Amino acid sequence: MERYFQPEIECASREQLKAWQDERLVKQVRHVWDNVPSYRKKMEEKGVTPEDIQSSADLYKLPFTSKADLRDNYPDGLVAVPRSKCVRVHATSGTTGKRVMAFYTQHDIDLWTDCCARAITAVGGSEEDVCQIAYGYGMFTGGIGLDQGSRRVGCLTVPISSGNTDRQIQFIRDLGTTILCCTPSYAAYLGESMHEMGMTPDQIPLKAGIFGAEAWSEEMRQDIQNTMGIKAYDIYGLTELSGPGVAFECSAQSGMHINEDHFIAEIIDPDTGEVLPEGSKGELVFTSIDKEAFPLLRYRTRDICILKREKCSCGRTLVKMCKPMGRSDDMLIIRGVNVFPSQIETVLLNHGYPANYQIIVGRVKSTDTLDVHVEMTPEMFTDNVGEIERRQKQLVDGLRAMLGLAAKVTLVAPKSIVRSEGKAVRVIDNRKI
Ligand code: DLL
Repeated sequence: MERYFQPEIECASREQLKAWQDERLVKQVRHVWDNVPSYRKKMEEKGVTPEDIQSSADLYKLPFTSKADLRDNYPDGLVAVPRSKCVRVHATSGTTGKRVMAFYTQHDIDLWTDCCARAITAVGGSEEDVCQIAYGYGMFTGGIGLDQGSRRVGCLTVPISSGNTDRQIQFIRDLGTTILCCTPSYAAYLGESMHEMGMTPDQIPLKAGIFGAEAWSEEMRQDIQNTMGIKAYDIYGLTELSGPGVAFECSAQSGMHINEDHFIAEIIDPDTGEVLPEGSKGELVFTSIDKEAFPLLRYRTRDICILKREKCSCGRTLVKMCKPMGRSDDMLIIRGVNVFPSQIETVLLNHGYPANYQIIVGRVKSTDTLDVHVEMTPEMFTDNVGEIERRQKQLVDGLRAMLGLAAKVTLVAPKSIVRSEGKAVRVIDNRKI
């Protein structure tokens, strides 16, 4: 079998890529206008019609789409095809309101698969490889997305999903897994566990890892590479746009190529919405130009980033994005789960606590920890340890139901959380990323 590399697309001239983008964007805008009333309404409010969009140079005329639009149209108000044409739905973690549901036609699954297959090929994957998918399967896009890509490349695919570290290591050993796909924090944890078991890098069959879904640093990359004796590559994506594979790293390991035949990227000023010149740091905005079921026009990712168009040593001409450098909203990603402080606040308020709390995020042995300190009111105050434990457990259960995450809750005495002079410091993120 030929390797999955598609130089006619991935190394196409900038003129060719722009020509594809222009043609697909024009079609996409018409599709959205004809089929999604709320997009049409937003365009009308801005005084734009499909005729105003003749090429990607007209993109700036279109209104932005934000998470709030997705929330207002939950669950399927932005879907542009009849239900009967949809074959799959995925969703982000988070509860109703904050949850995003993404719909796919078979065509959408095919193009997403294509993106993931490119990512696996870019790290050297071929039908000779064993690819272990340790991202979660299910509503999360990580597991199934890379699974599809791995099978398209022709790798022997191991759909092990996340967790169960001993079993992961056993499969890596027994099957001779060469490519590992999981979050970078889980990769670091697996590496540490193998090291503790006395496995040296030359005894570990892995050669590459595809790690994404959360922020990670260059130091973490070096650590993972050294403990497992592999090359560690980044991969970026979001449920709204399909899932992993919107952008992927190549042999140069210096930023991720965006699949520009499927997505147009822009960088904007998060405060003014103004499009910034090439090389500027700002919020990453994507338009999906050939998705059918869930097309997004100028979707504000909230990820802060820089785009680079310099020539890449791998030969690809697709624009590169740097590692996301933070977010322009307050979303945290804890053990791969998207968490908004407001969700934690809702649980506290529902249990009768005032909104005096502090969220402390840390990392112990490569696993994220979530600690919530909650102030009791003077009326609630007690020094009965049993009673405090009972109340803490109630909140732990409430948080687990809301977030799907285990948190540690500590009830603290009234007025013991330091009041800030300005904005309250609700979140302390001690992770070094
Ligand atoms: O995390 C999709 C994915 C799965 C990507 C597996 C890569 C690998 P969501 O759960 O919708 O989708 O979260 C999307 O995660 O807006 C970023 O803030 C963050 N994110 C994703 N990849 C990276 C990365 C998946 N490589 C949100 N570096 C995005 C930093 C990332 N942040």
